[in-house]
Amino acid sequence: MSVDYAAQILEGSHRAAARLISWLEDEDERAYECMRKLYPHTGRAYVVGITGSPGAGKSTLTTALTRVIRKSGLKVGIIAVDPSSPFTGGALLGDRVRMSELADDPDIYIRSMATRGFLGGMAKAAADVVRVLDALGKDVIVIETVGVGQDEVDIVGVADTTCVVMVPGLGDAIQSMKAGIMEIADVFVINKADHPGSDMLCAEICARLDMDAQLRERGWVAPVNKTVAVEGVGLDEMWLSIESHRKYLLDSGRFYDNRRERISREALRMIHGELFRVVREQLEQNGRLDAAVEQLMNRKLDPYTLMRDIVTDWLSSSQCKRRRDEDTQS
Ligand SMILES: Nc1nc2c(ncn2[C@@H]2O[C@H](COP(=O)(O)OP(=O)(O)OP(=O)(O)O)[C@@H](O)[C@H]2O)c(=O)[nH]1
Ligand SMILES: [Mg+2]
Repeated sequence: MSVDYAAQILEGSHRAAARLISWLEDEDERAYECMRKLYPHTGRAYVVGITGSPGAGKSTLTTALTRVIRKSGLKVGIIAVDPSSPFTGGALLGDRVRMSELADDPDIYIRSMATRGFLGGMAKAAADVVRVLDALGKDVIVIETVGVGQDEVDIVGVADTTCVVMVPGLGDAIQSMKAGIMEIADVFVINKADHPGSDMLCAEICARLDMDAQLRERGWVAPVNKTVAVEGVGLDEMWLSIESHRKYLLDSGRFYDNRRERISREALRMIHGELFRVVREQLEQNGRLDAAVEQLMNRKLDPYTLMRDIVTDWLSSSQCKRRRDEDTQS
């Protein structure tokens, strides 16, 4: 009989979780069988996102924060998303070394994921891995991701509380504020507060928060925390900020609304991915796409008509197939 990985994960087996995540990475059909069994047992963990520029101290913060969370007995899962850029190729190793001091604690599970793995895209992968750690019985899941590009914005959609890490003296503060960082931050963290300029950065962020009426209207003004992650300074306060954001979400009903929106977005994304895969496979098999591209090139056909025709044909062929299936059953 085959091993029941889902049951093992529900009992807290880290080994079974690691196996399932590898399957997810490979889009192995066995992964989905397992995920279907786990789904009813998920949705319980609280998800914290930690994002910021490369080298801001996200891994060090994650490690120090985890130590604080563990003091209250809560179990922690950590997902470190490694950008696939060759320039930061060393980060994964750095994370391992930095976080290795946590590895002896059986109530902590750490998983690094490279963005170049996971064929179905980062956002789906992160949501899947969150569910695995959730089913594994972790109470808090911390996701570390570098805050550049679209993927990370999607990751924000996975977290209940998003912490944006900034460092003094980089001069990029104002720029990141322009790039929508103000809107996604539930908690600001000024790390490396042992470096000069942290008071100024703090004042800049607060001024921006004061100025922006839209941000004020949200009902939650992101607190600004100062930390020295390497020394574990300011981490208790950071955890308090996260907890009060959680309380705000629960009291205001936003928690439910956010999760609902997330589930709906995710379901649509999954349907989109699968439909696209099926249609594309069909087009490649019957050679229709190649033929159509030729016609598009010659301007004998336009892509608008092609799109409509393909969808119409696909719908009618799947309806025919369903009728045939029903006929054979009856
Ligand atoms: N002085 C000082 N150094 C820090 C602090 N926090 C982290 N560092 C150092 O900053 C460097 C980067 O820290 P990481 O935790 O790897 O930063 P990261 O944001 O995870 O980096 P990437 O994952 O590569 O983007 C390391 O050398 C840390 O020791 C701090 O509060 N003060
Ligand atoms: Mg890191």
